[in-house]
Amino acid sequence: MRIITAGESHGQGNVSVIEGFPKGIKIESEIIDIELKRRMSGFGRGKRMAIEDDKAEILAGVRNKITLGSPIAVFIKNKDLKIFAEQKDELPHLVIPRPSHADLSGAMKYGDKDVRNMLERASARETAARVSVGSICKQFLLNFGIRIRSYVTDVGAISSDKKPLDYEDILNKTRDSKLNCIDKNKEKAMIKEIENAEKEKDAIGGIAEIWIDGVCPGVGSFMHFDTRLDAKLSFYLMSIPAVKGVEVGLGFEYAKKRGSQSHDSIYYTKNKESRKNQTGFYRKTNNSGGIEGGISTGEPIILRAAMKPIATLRKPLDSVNLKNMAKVKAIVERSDTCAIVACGVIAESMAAIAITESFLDKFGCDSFKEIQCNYKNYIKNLSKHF
Ligand code: EPS
Repeated sequence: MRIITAGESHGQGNVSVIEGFPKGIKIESEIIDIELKRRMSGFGRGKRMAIEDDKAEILAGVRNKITLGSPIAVFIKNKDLKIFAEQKDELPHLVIPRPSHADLSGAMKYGDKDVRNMLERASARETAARVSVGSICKQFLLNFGIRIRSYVTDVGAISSDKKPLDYEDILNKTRDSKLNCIDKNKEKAMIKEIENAEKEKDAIGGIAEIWIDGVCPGVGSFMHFDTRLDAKLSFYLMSIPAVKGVEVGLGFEYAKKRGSQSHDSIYYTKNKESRKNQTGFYRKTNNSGGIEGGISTGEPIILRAAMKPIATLRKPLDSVNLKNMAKVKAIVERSDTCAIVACGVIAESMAAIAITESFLDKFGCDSFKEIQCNYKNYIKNLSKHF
């Protein structure tokens, strides 16, 4: 599977093309729209989200809600349209880069002092396209019992160490949450923290945890560095704008613990009733985050993504005018105060894309029937042997 997205933050909209997606999968644009709405939500989002009403228009690759096996094209229209492909726009040149954004690195790389030409593409607006692709992948994965959901564990220095019991627990506890949080008490403090950052014209980051439930053992591979499932998931999550850290399972905590305290012991049950994950193997802990040797173990896959504060500050930092190199304050663009809820939804989408690719590597990729047949055979053999 290959994915390409195109679109500028204030252009006509975002297009995504998925090549190599299997034939025969039911895809509904209404389900994509629900995910797009989730991406726009969350306490701390900025004014752009009040302007947009992201909706997916499937342009190609689907007939009567069923994929054709041909490239799928999805379009999300921008309401805040300011730049055009041919018509000259009214926007002035922007020559003062924002620290921590792509403005200056892009200006140097592409030899262009108008940083608008950088920020239009570098903007996190592009993640709407990724979420549309992620939703298509999620709809595919659901056929095999695979579900993906995130929740927020940290906003700035406010941290919740409450752990969900299981996937359902995340769904239940986040249902009415403004911050997609499972910890009601800590959520209040997190909201206060965002309000304070907003008052102080500042921005604040956070951490989202992502659960991938229902992946059978055997997805991913240790045979090559780029087929390792943890490596692939980390790469895809790290590609999200502003994500600066990714953990798998215990992640950085592993380094502080002894092996005896951190590795997940293996148990086996002959009891067919209590079997899960298609085999008799089970663990009492899941510190590995559901991946060992670059391969899924059958336990839930657990990832964490840390997002830095958004680069645009209404109380700007020092910068340099690229026209005359004078010391100035950075430009102030409209922005979010905290976008960690959106970041979690985008991380779910990137995880869905990564899992779909690895799943198709294992089970084939032409048609749903073929994949289903391969999957069923594999699971049957797995249960027979273990
Ligand atoms: C975003 C759209 C952008 C920003 C934000 C996310 O819209 P605008 O720049 O018009 O306000 O709100 O983008 C950034 C954080 C960024 O750094 O570019 C979106 O659709 O998610």
